[in-house]
Amino acid sequence: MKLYYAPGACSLAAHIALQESGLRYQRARVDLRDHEVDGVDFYAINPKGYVPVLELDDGERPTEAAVVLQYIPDLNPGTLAPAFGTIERYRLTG
Ligand SMILES: N[C@@H](CCC(=O)N[C@@H](CS)C(=O)NCC(=O)O)C(=O)O
Repeated sequence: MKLYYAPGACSLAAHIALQESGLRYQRARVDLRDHEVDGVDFYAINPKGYVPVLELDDGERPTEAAVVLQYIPDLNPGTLAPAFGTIERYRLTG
């Protein structure tokens, strides 16, 4: 997995979740002023032009913090967050 992030941006929450998960991941720092990442047009990565983007190993790229922040815990259900479908999960997010 690779997290596209920017310092001081809302990608920080995904960054923390990944770090806390103990999962292996890469990071790509996005320049939000020029919308570039590693010399590449960031709009080619995310047409919406914003972070966070979580690039999965199969190339899929979920965006939106609310989605990414559920995807990461669901890789190891019941660890970072209560398992999906349990009332504890809805207490956490609601
Ligand atoms: N709806 C998105 C909003 C993400 C967002 O606004 N990200 C900001 C940083 S906090 C961004 O990348 N802005 C750059 C831009 O819009 O060009 C989400 O919740 O993930």
